Amino acid sequence: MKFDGITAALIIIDIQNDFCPAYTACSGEKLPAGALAVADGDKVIEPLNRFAQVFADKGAAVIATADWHPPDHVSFASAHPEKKAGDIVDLPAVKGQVLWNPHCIQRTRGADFHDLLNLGPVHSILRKGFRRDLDSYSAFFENDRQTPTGLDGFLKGLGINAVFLGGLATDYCVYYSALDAISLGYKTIVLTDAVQGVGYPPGSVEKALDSMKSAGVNLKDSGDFL
Ligand code: VGL
Ligand code: ZN
Repeated sequence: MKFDGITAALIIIDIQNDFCPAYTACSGEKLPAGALAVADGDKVIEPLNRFAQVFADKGAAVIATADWHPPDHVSFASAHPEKKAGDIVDLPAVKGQVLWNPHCIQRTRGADFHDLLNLGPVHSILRKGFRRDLDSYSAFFENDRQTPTGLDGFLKGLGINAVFLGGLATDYCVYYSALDAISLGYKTIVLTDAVQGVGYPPGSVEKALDSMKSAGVNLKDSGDFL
């Protein structure tokens, strides 16, 4: 989408079943709450669908990311003897990695996009966290903070210099993506009505919002642009 002097992309972060509460799919099938269900995680879908359609109608790029882990992924507590979900460990490449319940395992229902997310306007899909020994919160860099996902090159190739971000979770994937976007030189807008947080460790959502603001991220309601 073109605003004065900027060419923007919308990046929809990790709207996958494992990050969402229980719901009934379009087919009538009842899906259980996801392995890492974010409270009200599905509330972000409606504003994101609306925003994505506006972008697509203008021929602008809409990118959806997906957490896509192998079954024995290093971020799973089950991959570490004597550890439990919520523990924080230092790995060779990543200090302070939070251990999670297994989630978004490749080719499982939990890794599928939420059925109510409209993928029609989505131009491309970026999967991350697919290497067994490396987690990835940010859409731009894996958790070693060095390995690129390729998104920066992709966006720059499209002449994009601004990104709108929404999705899950405010204090993890959205947060790291927003900080990386700023450091890579993008004008960065986080859509406050289109994000929800995990809230672990306690206070992490407030901390993430504060750090994003100080880093120069614009926190805006999606309605301000529609
Ligand atoms: C996420 C925890 C673990 C996220 C991904 O999408 O925010 N959080 N993996
Ligand atoms: Zn993950």
